[in-house]
Amino acid sequence: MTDDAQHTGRTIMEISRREGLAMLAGLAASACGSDGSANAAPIGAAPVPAPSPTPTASPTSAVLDPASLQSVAAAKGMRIGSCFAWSERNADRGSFANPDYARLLTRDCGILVPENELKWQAIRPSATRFDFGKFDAMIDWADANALPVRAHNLLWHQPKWMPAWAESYDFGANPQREAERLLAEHIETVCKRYGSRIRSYDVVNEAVNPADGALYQTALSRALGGAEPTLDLAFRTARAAAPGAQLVYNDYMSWEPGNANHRAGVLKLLGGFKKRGVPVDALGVQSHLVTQGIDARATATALTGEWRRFLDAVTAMGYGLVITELDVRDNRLPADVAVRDRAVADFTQAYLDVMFSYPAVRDVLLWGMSDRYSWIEGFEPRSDGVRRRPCPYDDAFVAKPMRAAIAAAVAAAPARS
Ligand code: 9MR
Repeated sequence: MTDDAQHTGRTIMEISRREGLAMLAGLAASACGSDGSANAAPIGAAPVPAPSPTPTASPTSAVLDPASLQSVAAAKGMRIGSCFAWSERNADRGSFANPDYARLLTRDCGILVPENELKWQAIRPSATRFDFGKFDAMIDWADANALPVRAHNLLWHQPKWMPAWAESYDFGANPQREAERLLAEHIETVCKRYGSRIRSYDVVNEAVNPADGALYQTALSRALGGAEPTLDLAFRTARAAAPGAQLVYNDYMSWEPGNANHRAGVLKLLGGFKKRGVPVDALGVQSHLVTQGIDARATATALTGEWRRFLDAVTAMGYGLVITELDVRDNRLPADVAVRDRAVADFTQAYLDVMFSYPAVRDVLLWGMSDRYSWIEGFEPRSDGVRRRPCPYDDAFVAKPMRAAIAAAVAAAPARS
């Protein structure tokens, strides 16, 4: 196995006991029919569709699969997961503290990622202090439920996402050495603390300015001698501190119009990593999708060509692909819930059909399972005032057509070897 394959793909040895059981349950249940309800079936009772010999588009009328999303994914050698959050007891914030949401996570997910709790702003209150209290509680809960956790992120390379203290930090008489020390210390502290409990890291997040494709600068990168050496050091330190983990560059360049400079900047960055021998295993394709109109399939088809050229270029360089933050902003759609949900589901399914035709895609993480906790409502509310519906489950944790669309796309995906 090549070094890249080792870090981007999972061997059979890495498939967890939970997934193995789900897979067996799925196979055992494959003879059963579906009752058409997304909520009715017991956990793990997965009707596994017959493998399709050629990668075709998934069925338009999405099969409402009663099985857990993860058991459908496991049967294809894939994982479905979600971000989750920490909250005070009884607070309602996308946390395992809400038993209804916890049930959803443990039922449908085969991998989790902290939404915010591992960012510098969360764990690094000052240059000399780390605080892992919230994330420790989250990973302990995930471990207790046999759910693997991937990490987000070791460096969000933009001034506004670094802690305020880091942007005004005094790097002293030898700024380069102090910046290197500070960054390496951060990454080593996280990686060594969690060891083999974390097998995949978003090492660098969103370093490319979408306006012109150039790399951002932060106080840290200026002190260290530039953005490139900063990002290189982040990945090299992560490889040394977590030698068995998949190392990901994560960004939101997407397939919608207006993203060409962003995509070009990401390709340039990935090409530079290769030239300099920087250990990056995969591109994290965040997948914060934005619908383009009511005819979701036609608008998706119009976007596919250029998007494929981008993915072809990424994979031709030898990078893996991870879908790290999937959700959908329901733009240019009417307020009517049924119409909106249908278009969101169709757009998601068309997108996943393209993504799943790349065998490198094995892990798909949603940026939240329920509309109730999605960041999008606060970030960009709809101009007509109706609530956004970006996730596979609604505010009351009832499955929406998007969930069935994800299940159908996974069911139609070629099995990963
Ligand atoms: O969903 C996250 C939101 O709660 C935070 O306020 C925000 C800033 O930390 O980050 C959001 O998550 C982002 C992720 O970390 C990186 N990609 C874009 C996500 C949505 O903005």
